[in-house]
Order: sequence, then structure tokens, then C-alpha cells
Amino acid sequence: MKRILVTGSYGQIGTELIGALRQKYGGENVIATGRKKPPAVLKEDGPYLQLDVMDTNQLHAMLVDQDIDIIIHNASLLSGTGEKNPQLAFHTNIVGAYNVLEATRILGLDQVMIPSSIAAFGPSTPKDNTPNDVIMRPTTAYGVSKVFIELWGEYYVKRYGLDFRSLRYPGIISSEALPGGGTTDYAVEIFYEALKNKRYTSFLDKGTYLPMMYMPDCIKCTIDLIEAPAENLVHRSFNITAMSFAPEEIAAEIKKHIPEFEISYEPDFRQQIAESWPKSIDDSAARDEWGWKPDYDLPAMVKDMLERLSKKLGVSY
Ligand code: AKB
Repeated sequence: MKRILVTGSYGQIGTELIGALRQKYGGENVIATGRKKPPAVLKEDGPYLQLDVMDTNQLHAMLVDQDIDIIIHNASLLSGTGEKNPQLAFHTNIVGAYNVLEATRILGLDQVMIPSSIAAFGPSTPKDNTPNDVIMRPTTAYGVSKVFIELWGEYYVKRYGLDFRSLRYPGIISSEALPGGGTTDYAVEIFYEALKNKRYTSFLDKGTYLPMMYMPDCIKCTIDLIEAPAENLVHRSFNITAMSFAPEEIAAEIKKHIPEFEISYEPDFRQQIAESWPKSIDDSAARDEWGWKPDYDLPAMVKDMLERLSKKLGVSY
């Protein structure tokens, strides 16, 4: 059984990925790590260790001591937070990823997975059905860091034969942990506000289309890519999507379940970030090379989110 170490374990994706990996690979074989003290829930089904990837001695020692085969490096600042503090984004996202890639190379780990994002694209990228291989000139600190990760990772594949893999995640919608500091966060916040207050003020404007995905599909594509046979992979960084919608469309879908729900719009600095990203992306490379296919579209995701979140918050609708 492979032993997997995950960074950023109590972030939005990590929180649910850890559980799914532990079910598949066994609790003891999945080492959840984070820079801060974890929520108690992470400790229940397997080991949690405190790790700061900026400390390369600690990183290397832990990978050796825990006999790790695969590292999934999820720790990252998101787009909004990155714009507030670009220097911190450089350290956390670029130096952090470099340390992880170097550790993988030096210690000869089997595989490294580091997420990319739709933020790796920029204003000069075609916006509709954006191809996998296309011009990428992002205009955010977060986007620049993701391009670095993809290119440095792919360089290590060619130069050192490293097994680097990456997914360009769209906005991820989930009911467990909240996302923190992203441009697509509105698509999660809207559910909390719809259930609690029956109204939501969106920080993205009407008509702002972005690629999105529900968490069960995010977990599925992450594990599917880890397990894909290396010989099938032509690419190493993949577009990945499940749906694409604008704020008024998710609001209309929520209204089908909560008729009193109302949305209003007060775009902030994240509007400009959203406008620099694709509206929809073409994930045919992922479909062709490792059989990607999402399970949730907008209506299915909204129905499931409302059911889960209403239980969690203890509110009916
Ligand atoms: C963000 O909005 O910053 C992230 C992303 C699309 O990578 N959710």
C-alpha cells in the first residue's frame, strides 16, 4: 500500500480529500499535515502531523521518517488573499512548491501532485472552452505561482524523470470546510446566506461566468489522476471542469428550492480577477488520457449542497 502525505490538510479540499484517501489507502497510510494546529476531526481516522514546508529539514525528515511514496501539496494562498499580499503568495505558493518538488527529487519519491487552477490563465487566453494547451499569461500573484508550479514540475519530469501531476481546479463548491480568500468563494457563501438569511450580496457581478465543480467530483478527479498509469499521460497539467455558471444562474437554481431567496450585486476587487479567467474550459485531455467524467451538474450540485448544509446548520428550507 502506498503511503501518502498531504499538506494543507484542513483547507477546503484537504478536509474532504483526507477522509476519501484514508478510506481507500487505510487511515495509517495517509499522513495529514498542516502548518497550524488541526481541528480535532482530522485526528480521528489517522495521523496528523504539524509541518511547515518552508522548513526543508523538517520536510525531508518527515518524508523519510514516514516512509512516504506520494506527496500531495495542497497548501496554498488563493487568488484574493494573494492580491492582498503578493510577497506572502510568492513564499507560500512558489517557494513552498519548489521545496516540495526538490524534496521529491532528492528523496526519490514515487509521485508528487500539486494543484494548479483556472487562475493560471490570463486576459489574453481565449475565454470560452479554453483548451488545455494555450497561451497562459496570468495577471494575479496566485496565477503566476500556478504557472510556475506547472512549468517547474513539468521541467522536473523531463529533466529528472519525476512523476509530477497537476489539475487546474475550477471553483470548488463544498459543504464541509469553507474556502478561504478565493474569487470563486461566492459560490459557497451563497448557500450559507440563502439558508440563514434568504438573501446574498454577491461580490462578483451578474454575467460573470466561471468554471466550477462540486467537491465529490474534485475528490474523484484528484484520486483518479494520482492512480492514472503514467504511460497514459501525454500531459502533466490538466484542465478539469464540471459546469460553468454566473451568479444569477446559481441564484435561480437555489430559488427553485428556496422561493424567497434574493440575490444582489456589489462587485469588489475580485471582479477584475474573475474577468481575467476563462468562462468555461475544455477538459478533453483529462477525459482522453485518464477517463475523467464529472457526476454533478448545476441542479444536482445545488440540491445536494442545500440538503447537506441545511443539516449541518440545523435549518430547514
Ligand atoms: C480561487 O478562487 O482563488 C480558487 C481557484 C479558482 O483556484 N478557488
